[in-house]
Amino acid sequence: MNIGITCYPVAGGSGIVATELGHELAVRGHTVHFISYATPYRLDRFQTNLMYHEVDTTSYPLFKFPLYTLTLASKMAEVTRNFDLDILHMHYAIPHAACAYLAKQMLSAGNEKLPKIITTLHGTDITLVGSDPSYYDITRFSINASDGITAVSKYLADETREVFKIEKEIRVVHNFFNELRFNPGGSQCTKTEFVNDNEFLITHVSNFRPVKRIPDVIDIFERISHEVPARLLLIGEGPETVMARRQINKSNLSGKVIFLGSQSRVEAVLPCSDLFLMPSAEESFGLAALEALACGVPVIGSSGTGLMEVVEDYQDGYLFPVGDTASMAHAGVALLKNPLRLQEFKKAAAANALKKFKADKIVSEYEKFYGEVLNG
Ligand code: GMT
Repeated sequence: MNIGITCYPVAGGSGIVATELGHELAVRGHTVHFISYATPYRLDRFQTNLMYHEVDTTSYPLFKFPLYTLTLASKMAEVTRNFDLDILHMHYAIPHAACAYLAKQMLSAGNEKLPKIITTLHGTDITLVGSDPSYYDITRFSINASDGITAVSKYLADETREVFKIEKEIRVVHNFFNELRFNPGGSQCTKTEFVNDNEFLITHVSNFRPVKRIPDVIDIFERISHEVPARLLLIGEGPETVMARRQINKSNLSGKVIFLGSQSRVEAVLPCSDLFLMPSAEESFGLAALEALACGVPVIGSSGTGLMEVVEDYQDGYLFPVGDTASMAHAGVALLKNPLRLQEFKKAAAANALKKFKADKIVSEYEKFYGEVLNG
């Protein structure tokens, strides 16, 4: 198949999933064309059948805002025409699904071959941004105008049906990981580079947006560090970084916190961790948590979110209501203080992740869905 993929190229779950999917599809022999305003963050391996088409964002004094949606739609139509695309796979509904619709209308007006539009919903496009009144109608319209819709969890599919009153099928295709990259033995560093022999390493990876509840991450760590020797490894960068540094200084934790900033190869350090924290307010799936589990790291996070489909509660992690940092810390301490149980959780984390979310399984689900949409 010839597949066009559009995603946000910056660090973030939806872009990572789209990029890894593109890589995997190319390995399977499909031709993949990324269409975006910058090279996607994890598009870091060369494959002859994987291309990138940059979208112009030319400005003009009259345009107060860059007209990216128009240039993106135009580029989608151009790439579809030039490379005979069968599918335009949009990751994150806003504005990508609307742009794909526009591209299809342009091709239709010229009586050209039309691609099928598949939209994958990732989370905040539904739970935060899409449900905002100013985006609601266009989001609902473009989801309905897609030929196929997928969501990265049942939680998100249900939420979409409820919030947007969608009656079409929303296929659940979970996020995935490549087990050659993410596994407990894949570490490229030693734990002692971060902690002393007797200390535990606790990790958080995110884009440091408010939805990640960074103050809770620090609060949980502070409570844990009062009970067991530990250090906190923070990976990522975002609007909450400055506040995080302030909170860390105020709590006298700066000697115990390591800021690595944004990293594209988290699999190199994740296996050194003992615990991963994801106390988000919303999480449609929690790709970063899955990548931690795959590396054999138990997860402590928020219940009532998509994490319930990723973490096996009491087997490879613990989930508590959003904001219940006391219970999260308490469970973390109990686990770290029990070496036997910690080992069991670490083993279960990698095994459960492999059983449910390995790339091979999930990419086949996408391929099958492509086939159904093309023939449907
Ligand atoms: O988590 C973020 O803020 C990034 C966001 C994105 O769209 O890039 O992530 C969302 O998509 C990921 C990939 O499907 C999911 O694993 C994340 O759970 C989801 N984030 C939220 O729902 C907050």
